[in-house]
Amino acid sequence: MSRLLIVSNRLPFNVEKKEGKLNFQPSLGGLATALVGFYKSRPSLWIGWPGIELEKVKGEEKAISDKLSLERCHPVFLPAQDVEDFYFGFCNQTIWPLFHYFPQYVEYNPDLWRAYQRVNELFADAVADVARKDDIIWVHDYHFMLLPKLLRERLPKATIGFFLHTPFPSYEVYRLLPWRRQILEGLLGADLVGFHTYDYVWHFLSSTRILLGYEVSMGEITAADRTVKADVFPISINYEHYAGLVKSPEVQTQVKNFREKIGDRKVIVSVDRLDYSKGILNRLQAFSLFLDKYPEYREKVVFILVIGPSRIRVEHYARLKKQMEEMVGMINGKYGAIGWMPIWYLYSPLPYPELIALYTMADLCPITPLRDGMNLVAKEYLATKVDGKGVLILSETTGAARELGEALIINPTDIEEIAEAMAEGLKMPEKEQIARNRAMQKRVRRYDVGRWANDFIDRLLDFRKSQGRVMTEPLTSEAKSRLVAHYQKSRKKLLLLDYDGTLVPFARTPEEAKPDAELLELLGEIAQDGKAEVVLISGRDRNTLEVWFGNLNVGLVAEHGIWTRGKGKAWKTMAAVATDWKKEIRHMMELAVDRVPGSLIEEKDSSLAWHYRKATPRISELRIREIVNDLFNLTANSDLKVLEGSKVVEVKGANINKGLTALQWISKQDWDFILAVGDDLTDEDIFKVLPEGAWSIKIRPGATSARFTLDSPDELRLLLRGLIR
Ligand code: GDG
Repeated sequence: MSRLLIVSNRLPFNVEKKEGKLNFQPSLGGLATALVGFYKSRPSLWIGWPGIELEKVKGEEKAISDKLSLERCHPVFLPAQDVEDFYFGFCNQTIWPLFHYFPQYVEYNPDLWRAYQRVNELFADAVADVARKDDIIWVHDYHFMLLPKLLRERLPKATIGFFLHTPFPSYEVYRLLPWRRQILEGLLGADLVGFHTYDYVWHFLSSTRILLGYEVSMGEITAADRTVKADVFPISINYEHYAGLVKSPEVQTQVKNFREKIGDRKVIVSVDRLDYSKGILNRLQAFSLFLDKYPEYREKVVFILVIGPSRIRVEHYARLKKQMEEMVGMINGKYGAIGWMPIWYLYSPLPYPELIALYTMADLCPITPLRDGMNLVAKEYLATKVDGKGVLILSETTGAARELGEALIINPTDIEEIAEAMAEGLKMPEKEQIARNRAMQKRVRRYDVGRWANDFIDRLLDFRKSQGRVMTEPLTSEAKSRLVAHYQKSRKKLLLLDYDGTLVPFARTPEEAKPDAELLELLGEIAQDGKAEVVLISGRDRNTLEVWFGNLNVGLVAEHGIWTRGKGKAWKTMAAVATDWKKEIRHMMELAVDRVPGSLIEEKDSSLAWHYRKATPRISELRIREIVNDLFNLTANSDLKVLEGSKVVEVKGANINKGLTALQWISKQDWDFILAVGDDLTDEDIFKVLPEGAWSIKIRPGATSARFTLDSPDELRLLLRGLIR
């Protein structure tokens, strides 16, 4: 069994030094708790920072490594300056606020960026040092977005997955980052990039398409030399572990202990790391409003606010702590009475038995983040509700809200709505509480963290297999000889050839790319061979093909398959094609022509194409990508398909593609020899339908389903000439 290498910022163990002695503590919460069972269940190694600055343990690195290796952990030591600039700096003052839609908090500091690059390099070296040939490398979170690419450079054949635990923000926010391209390129070093929700996947894909210009289809990105998959894996918790702890003596002792102090008051509990993304202030405001509007609850409820200390060295965290504490003081002062304090505020990491006891006792759990990748507290709360009683209030801007629709879903900026939800939750009949919770529990239990991790690894390995099936290689002279020999000894031969970019290089305008005499002669000669059938499968309109190739004894396919013409026969159309959509798309393309001087619209019977090869060079690629993205958005949920060719984007009905037409030709008879050649995404549809044993060639390198690549139309012509010699 291959080993799993988990790479994350923190190890599941934290190293501390007290009075000169090293102390190893399991890390609290988050990823470590979630994944620990999974990683112990298989051969694995966890690589991460041990949580202490290098200077403090200088000379003791080996002792720490040895001790951690017993737990299958491998530490990467960071000097204090890197902890400052990388972790507190770029990670938590640049990426974290930007990805949580707090652009006003973002530091754009090149020194911090350099630290981020440096630490990613350091980790890449550390992983490459310990990695073995068949290891699966799984990189976690926003600290290491450059790592997949750095690892790919060091270990070209490695299986690499990446999972982002934060949201991936919309393009309009992501684009603010000066290093936006490098980060995307970094992520694309992975084979599989995972996110919590579809929104995050879409945001990532649209940023990739716009900023890097890569083709994206069905969650698959065709990067420069490989394909990368982006997919959804909503993280979960170890459900049985939490549910099982409820009845444990430790937890029950705590419950008893707390109950004595709280009496029969209703209990509201919230649990967060100190973070401005978690919506703590709005929650407190809502609680204040609730006490104001529903005075009958005064002295009848307590709100236990558990805050885990976090990133306090960052200015915005320190400020939040101050504001939060002022607000707690203000609410307690305003509504409190002798013998009753409305908010019990705990600022320290709670031991698990206490945490679970609080979850168990909570009648209400308000989770109100302004943004949260997932939010595990919501799932933990549900898991501890063994009797089904209790009410979850959940912000619609958490990933968890996508799965937990039976919670009271609120908009975190709507203070009145949260206050009303608190009242509604406290009044909710038990039957309704149980019905809602049971539905959510079933879902969380079924898709627990083990399933999440297995799913990710399975999908990663599956995707690697499908990448492996289409191992493309340059057409070597040895392969060329085999191809020519196969052609020459065959009696029933089919050649499916794309035109633009395949038989002729691209020209500045579509009209300029007309066939030269040499090409016409070459095609004519092949077609003369009574045993070979040549079909030109093009996206061009039929009139152009007719004028250019009408005299040759070849089959013609126009507009990706809308029109076909057998050798010496008349043009036939697939079916009546609806074109009522053209008005809308033409309008958009006309705006594009205004914005990108030199670009032009080509109208065909069944499609509209926008060509930008001739666009003035000073028009940025970015503007073009944005227009292409607009076309994708406009046509989403319609029957239309947007096809990206080389410097052209074409909109047409979705049920037409070159592959379907190719199939018609392929099924005409039992061919001994089939060769298909093309250069862009539209030709991939042909490659995908070819029977086994067929020859397929993509012109220009790049990810493809074709078996071979050639560098240019000239090389293809040489090959074709070789066939008839
Ligand atoms: C990131 C994403 C995503 C908290 N205080 C104590 C304590 N905790 C534990 C909770 C929970 C974990 O910490 C917090 O997890 P969250 O999911 O709520 O939030 P983040 O730490 O921001 O995690 C988040 C997550 O990654 C996973 O992908 O869901 O969106 O931001 O497990 O129980 N645990 C203990 N005492 C505490 O005082 N024992």
